[in-house]
Amino acid sequence: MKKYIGSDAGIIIPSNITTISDYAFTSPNITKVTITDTVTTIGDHAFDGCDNIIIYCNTNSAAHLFAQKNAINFILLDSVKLFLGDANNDRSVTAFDAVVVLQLVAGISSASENTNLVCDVNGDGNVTAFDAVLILQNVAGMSTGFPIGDYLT
Ligand SMILES: [Ca+2]
Ligand SMILES: [Ca+2]
Repeated sequence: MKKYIGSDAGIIIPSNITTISDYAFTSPNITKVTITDTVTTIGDHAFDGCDNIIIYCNTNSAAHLFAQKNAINFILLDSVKLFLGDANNDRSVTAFDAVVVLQLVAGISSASENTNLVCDVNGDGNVTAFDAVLILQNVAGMSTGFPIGDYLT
């Protein structure tokens, strides 16, 4: 990849990319870039100007080593904890997550791989409207945590 010309804040590098060139990303709007293990070469100045960027990558990938070498913030995808109650997987628990749970319960949307795990906040094995209530109570500060904790490791 020689140069990114889009304006998105979050970017996922396509899996057919193996090289990211110098100065490929320069927009200060970019806050999140996901780099898979297929990328093995990253130019030293690939993210110059992206002052608020966080690199999402796997442990010991080229992207991970690059982030460490260049003092860029990174999050290791392979060690990310699942946030209990974070139904839409944006790493925070909000009222919208309760809506997502209710949509699941109503059959309006379907569950993905981890959804049932993170939505079943009381750990009874089922995703129900009660889980949504618990999420709302948590968001409203009425409870300090979920019955089975805040994270799934
Ligand atoms: Ca969320
Ligand atoms: Ca439940």
